[in-house]
Amino acid sequence: MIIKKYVVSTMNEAMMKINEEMGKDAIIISQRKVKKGGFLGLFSKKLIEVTATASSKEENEENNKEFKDIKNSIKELNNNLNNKNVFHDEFYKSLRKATNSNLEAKNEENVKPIIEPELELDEDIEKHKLLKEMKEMKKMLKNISNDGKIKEESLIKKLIEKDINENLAKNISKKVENIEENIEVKEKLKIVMENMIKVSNDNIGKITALIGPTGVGKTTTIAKLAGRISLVDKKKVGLITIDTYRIGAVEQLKTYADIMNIPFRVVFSLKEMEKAVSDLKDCDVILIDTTGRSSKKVMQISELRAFINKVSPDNIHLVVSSTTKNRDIETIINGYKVLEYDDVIMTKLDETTTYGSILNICDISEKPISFITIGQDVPDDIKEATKDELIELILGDKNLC
Ligand SMILES: Nc1nc2c(ncn2[C@@H]2O[C@H](COP(=O)(O)OP(=O)(O)OP(=O)(O)O)[C@@H](O)[C@H]2O)c(=O)[nH]1
Ligand SMILES: [Mg+2]
Repeated sequence: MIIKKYVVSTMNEAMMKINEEMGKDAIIISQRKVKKGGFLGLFSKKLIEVTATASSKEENEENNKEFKDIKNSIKELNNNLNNKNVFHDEFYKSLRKATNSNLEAKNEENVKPIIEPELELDEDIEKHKLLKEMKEMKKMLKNISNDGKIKEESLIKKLIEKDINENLAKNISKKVENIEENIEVKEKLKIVMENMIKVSNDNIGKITALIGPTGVGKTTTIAKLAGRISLVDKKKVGLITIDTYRIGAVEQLKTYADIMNIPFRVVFSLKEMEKAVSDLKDCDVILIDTTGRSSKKVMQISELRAFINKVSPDNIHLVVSSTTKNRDIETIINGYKVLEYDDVIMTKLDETTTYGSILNICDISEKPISFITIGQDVPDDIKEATKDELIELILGDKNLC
């Protein structure tokens, strides 16, 4: 360390001298005003005494080296920090080194202290990895559930497009989702529908009545059934109609009866009903045609009920057209409930391209489907309902148009 004093007139002069003699790194450590020359304090010159300090040449070299070392260390540290694991490795290596040398000095075993930090490091890495994996899994699960939701929504949409009620479509979709078997959605749908649809065959008892709204095809279906039973099954059939309400209704059934050569009775009153059944007691099957009634008109339904109760039919079939609007199906089914029908005949399947109404009817009525009719031709256009065919129709695998 060099320390020098300068007595100068101005600070500027001092700075120039210090810079020249001690170098740029010199530091001024003090300055004070002094008086020089004169006589008895008179005529003396006012000057400045400046003290400066600077490192020696050797000191400077050493300082420079130290500065470079620090700079290098910082650089290295930065590099290591960019690679966290290397940093940890290096850190624990030095720790191990330090611990070992300490223990060696104490002449002790040097294993334990090394293992502990290494374990911590492994745990850290494992935790980090696990966290990363969990995050990825969470993301995947989110995607899957979103995907599932989209699939569920599109399935519901497709079912609604097939004319299945919205609530029923949602219900079906849930049931499909609950099937864990690794099979196609269509197969799952078939399983669900198989459980929802009921069919009933062999349900034309000795006295069988057909009831239902106006124009759904009751009379035509009676004619078709009569044809099947008499021409195919070779059984004796008798026909009764209580439909004296509509002009031409009697003629309509009478024409079929004449063509097929089967006995036919027209009933106007409850009394006549008993008599008609008694007249036809030799027949294997007595088919009763009824007036089309609006399910909303309670009086008409009650009147019909009185006729039906008079003969206590073995089977009552509710006839519903597959062209009926979904919102009307419920009204019809509920309106006719008091007549305690056994099953449903679905008509005019040839007049529609979507058959969701079959499922709606099964769902609301909780009754089996007995027959389907597929055209106007008597007696051909009638079939016994089968689950397979109904499911094919609903799923769009088959079309009757
Ligand atoms: N396309 C088609 N038409 C049918 C079918 N069944 C009946 N029809 C027609 O539907 C119309 C009405 O049939 P009906 O048998 O008179 O109906 P209904 O229920 O007896 O009618 P009401 O006695 O007035 O209540 C007729 O034109 C039939 O030919 C069917 O399965 N497909
Ligand atoms: Mg009729």
